[in-house]
Amino acid sequence: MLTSTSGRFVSRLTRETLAIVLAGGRGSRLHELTNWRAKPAVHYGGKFRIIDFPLSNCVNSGIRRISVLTQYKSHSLDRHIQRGWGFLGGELGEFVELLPAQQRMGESWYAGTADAVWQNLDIIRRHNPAYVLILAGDHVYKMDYGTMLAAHVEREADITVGCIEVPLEQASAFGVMNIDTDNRITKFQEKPRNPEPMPGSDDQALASMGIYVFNTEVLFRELLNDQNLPGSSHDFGKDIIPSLMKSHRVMAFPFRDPITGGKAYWRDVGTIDSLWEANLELTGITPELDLYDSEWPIWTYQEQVPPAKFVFDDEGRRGNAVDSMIAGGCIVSGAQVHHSLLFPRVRVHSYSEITDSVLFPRVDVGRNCRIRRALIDRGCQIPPGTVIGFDPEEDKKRFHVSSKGVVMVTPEMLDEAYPHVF
Ligand code: ADQ
Ligand code: ADP
Repeated sequence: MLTSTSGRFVSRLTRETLAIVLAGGRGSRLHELTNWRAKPAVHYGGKFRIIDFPLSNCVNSGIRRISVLTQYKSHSLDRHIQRGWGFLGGELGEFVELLPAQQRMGESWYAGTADAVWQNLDIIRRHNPAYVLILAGDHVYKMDYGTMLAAHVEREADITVGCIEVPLEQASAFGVMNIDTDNRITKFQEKPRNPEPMPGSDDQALASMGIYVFNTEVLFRELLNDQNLPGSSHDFGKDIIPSLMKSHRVMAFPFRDPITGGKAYWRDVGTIDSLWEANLELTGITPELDLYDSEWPIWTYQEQVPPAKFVFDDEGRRGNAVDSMIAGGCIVSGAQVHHSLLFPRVRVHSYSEITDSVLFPRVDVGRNCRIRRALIDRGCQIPPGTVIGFDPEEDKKRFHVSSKGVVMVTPEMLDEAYPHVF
C-alpha cells in the first residue's frame, strides 16, 4: 500500500486524477444575473469568474487534466475558458477541455449531475484516470485537492466527500452528514428539512461541499447502476452518495484552513446578498480570502487594459476611491468611490458617488449619480442623475431588491426603466 512517506506520493496521485468540473447548473437564486450566463461564469473578486477558483485549485494542486461539463447558457463560460485556460501543456498531457451536453448516450440533455458525468463516460474512460475528482463549478475557496486525494488513498476509501461545518440554520441547503471517529460517513441526507447538528454542537452541521473523489471503477459501476434505477434523479447528492453508503467505504474529508487548522474559507455565492457581501468583504484590510497570496494564485482570463486612472474633472474636482478595489481599465473622474469593487473598464463620471457597491465590467455611471448597496451587471449604462439604493420603494419599481436590500441592476432593467435614454 502507498503511504504518505513514500516519495512523490501526492504528486503521483494528482497526476493519476482527472478532475470533472460540473458547470451546467443555472443558479436560479441569482435571478437576472444568470439570465444570460451560467452561475460558474458570474464575475467575482474584481477580475475573476467563479469557475476560476476550482480550476485554479486544480492547477495549483497539480491536477492538470480537467474536463468542464457545461449545459445551461454556456456561451460566456465557454468563451472565458477558451480564452483563459488554454495555457496547460498539451504535450505533457495537460488540458482543460469543455464537454457541453451533446447527447452522447441517447436523446436527452444532462438530466442531473450524475447523468452529466455518465454521458461522458467514453471520454473519461479514454483519459484512463485512477481517480476521478468531481467538483462543483460554483464555489469560491482555495483548497489543495492533493491532501484530499492522499486521505482518500490512505483510508482505503471507495469515495471521499469533501465537507465543511456550516451554521445549522443554513444546513438545509446542503447534503448533511454524520461521521464516526474514523471519518466514515454514517448518515447522509440531501437537503434535509430539519438538519441535525454535529455531535457536541448546537448550532453547526457538517455539510457536503458537493466535491467527491472516486476510485474510477467504483464511479463507472455506480453510474451504470444509477442509470438502471427507476425513479432516480441521477444526482450525486440525492442518489449516488446515499446508495453507495450501503455497500462501500464512503469517507468524509473535513476541509480545514491549511495554515491555521481552523475553519476554512468556502462560499457558495448563490444569492444576490451572498455574492454582494462576499465581493465587498474583499475590500477589507485582511479579508478571509487572500487574493494576494502568491503561493496559491487564482488564474483567469483578463483583457489587456491600461491601469486604473483617477483624475480631476475639468472643473478641478478630485476623483478618488477609498476602501475599494478598482480593476484595470477603470476611470474615476471627479467622482467618489467608497467601499466598493469595480471590475475592468468601469467609468464613473463627475459629481457621482458610489458606496458599498459592486460594479461588473464595462459599467458606465453618468454624471450626478448616487449609488449605494448595489450590484450592477456588466455593460449597464446608468443615466446621469440616477439615484439607486436610497429609497427601496422607488428601487423596486425599476430594479430587483434583495431580502437584505441590495439593489441589482441589469441592462434589461435599465432599458425598460429609461427607454428614452437608449
Ligand atoms: P446543489 O448546490 O443543489 O447541491 P447542484 O444544483 O446539483 O448542487 O449543482 C452542483 C454543481 O453541478 C454546480 O456547479 C452546477 O453548476 C452543476 N450542475 C447542476 N446541474 C448540472 C447538469 N445537469 N449538468 C452539469 N452540471 C450541472 C450539491 C450537493 C450537496 C452539497 C452542495 C454544496 O448535492 O450535497 O451540499 O452541492 O454546494
Ligand atoms: P459576461 O459578463 O458573462 O461575459 P455577456 O455580456 O458576454 O456576459 O453575456 C453573456 C451571454 O449572454 C453572451 O452569450 C451574450 O451574447 C448573451 N447575452 C447577454 N445579454 C443578452 C441579451 N439581452 N439577449 C441575448 N443574449 C444576451
